[in-house]
Amino acid sequence: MEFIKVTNTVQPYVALIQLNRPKELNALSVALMSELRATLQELDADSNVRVIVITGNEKAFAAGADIKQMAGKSAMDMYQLDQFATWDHIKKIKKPIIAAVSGFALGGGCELAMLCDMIIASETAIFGQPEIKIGVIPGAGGTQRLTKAIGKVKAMEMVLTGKFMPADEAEKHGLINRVVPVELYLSEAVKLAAQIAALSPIAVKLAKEVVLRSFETHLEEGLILERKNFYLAFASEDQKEGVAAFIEKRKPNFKGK
Ligand code: CO8
Repeated sequence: MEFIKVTNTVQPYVALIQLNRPKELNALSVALMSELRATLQELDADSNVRVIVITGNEKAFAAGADIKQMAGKSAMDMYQLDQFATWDHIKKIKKPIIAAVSGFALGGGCELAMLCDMIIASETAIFGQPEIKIGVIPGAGGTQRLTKAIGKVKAMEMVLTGKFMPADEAEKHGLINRVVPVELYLSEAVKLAAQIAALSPIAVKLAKEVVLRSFETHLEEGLILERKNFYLAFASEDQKEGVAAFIEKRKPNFKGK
């Protein structure tokens, strides 16, 4: 891997992916996104991994799509490149993904953070969809996920003016889980990942699927899937172990079966 660094077990069952184009503020080139997709798919299939953390560095989570790479491209070039297919694959990852964000999370960077399931941010984190300033609009879900997270008027202002939103405001408006001091953002994200990784990986995946479905369906259909996944959890050994451990007043030992 050239543009990302992967640590398979930063904690038991927790993998860490670091975006690694520091000079370009982790601009999301096609090659970087392709490495990220391939790695996420590998980790999704690895039984030694239950939760994935994606981070950048202190200065930037990611400053957006690689603008230099997009320069000079026609609509047909962009259409045929079909770079968003990569994003569609990432959306299908079944294990939880936590974004650990410090510094810039702009354009595609903000969209990548929002594609993750949770966001832990440092107090220096800055979120934004500044595409409008270069004459384009968000293309990887920004208009939809930002609006769902922070509401129409705030999203509209950010998307139409390119205005940035600092971490404390992002927390206030429900874009992120929490803000921590800059020296703690990664450890806090890994801690949250480890907490989830200690639970039944089957139940965690079933739950993630249903929460995500709530964005794409109406209530009745979401409730039907929730019920199905609830019943499905009873087919796992982890469910038997979890219930037995509760009754026997001991810690459960979940195996992902
Ligand atoms: N693409 C390519 N290079 C970038 C990008 C970027 N998005 N952002 C920063 N860089 C490069 C700079 O060109 C500079 O390179 P060099 O040293 O060779 O000149 C280097 O990174 C450092 O950047 P700055 O000197 O500009 O650093 P500052 O601290 O002065 O400014 C900013 C930081 C404010 C983040 C500034 O760099 C900036 O405004 N960047 C662009 C932000 C932006 O507009 N992002 C949206 C891009 S469009 C987009 O994301 C579309 C999303 C849909 C597609 C998603 C598919 C992946």
